[in-house]
Amino acid sequence: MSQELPLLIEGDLVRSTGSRFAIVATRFNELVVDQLLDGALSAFARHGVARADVLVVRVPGAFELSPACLRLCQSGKFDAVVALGCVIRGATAHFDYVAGEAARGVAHAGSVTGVPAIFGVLTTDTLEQAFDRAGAKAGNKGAEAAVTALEMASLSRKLKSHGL
Ligand code: INI
Repeated sequence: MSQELPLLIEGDLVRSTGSRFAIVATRFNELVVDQLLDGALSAFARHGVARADVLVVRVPGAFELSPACLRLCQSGKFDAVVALGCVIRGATAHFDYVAGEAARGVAHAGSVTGVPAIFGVLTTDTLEQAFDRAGAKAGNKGAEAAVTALEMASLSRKLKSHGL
């Protein structure tokens, strides 16, 4: 007999026992990205995820986020993978390539593996805007990304439990 589906399925922010997360963070624009990383780690901690259950991987720049995310997603060892970086339009003529590849690659890692891959990459016009979004004025995109990872990990488990 087929199991009846509920009318609504959504993730919660409760960390399930044994869940593990990975964060891939760039060294490029390190001052900003370290703020995103702090935000992500403290958001995980506030939701009951022990530091021992979060692997941090550093890569050179946003262009390198995709292959690292893909490997971590493919490993089957993590409930979600968070990509953190910062691409500033004024700082590079190839902004669109670097930012575009980061977005495309992180989305691809999540789509092909089914493991939630979360895009916590700032794409801003100025360094000031980047700092604003890394905890100075307009929230912390790293913290938001960690909370999104928790929700998507939970949603993934629930969908699986319904055979979806
Ligand atoms: N990488 C970033 O993460 N942010 C940037 O703003 C940036 N800029 O300005 O060029 C950047 N470039 C490096 C790139 O991500 C690669 O590391 C490099 O091209 C080697 O593949």
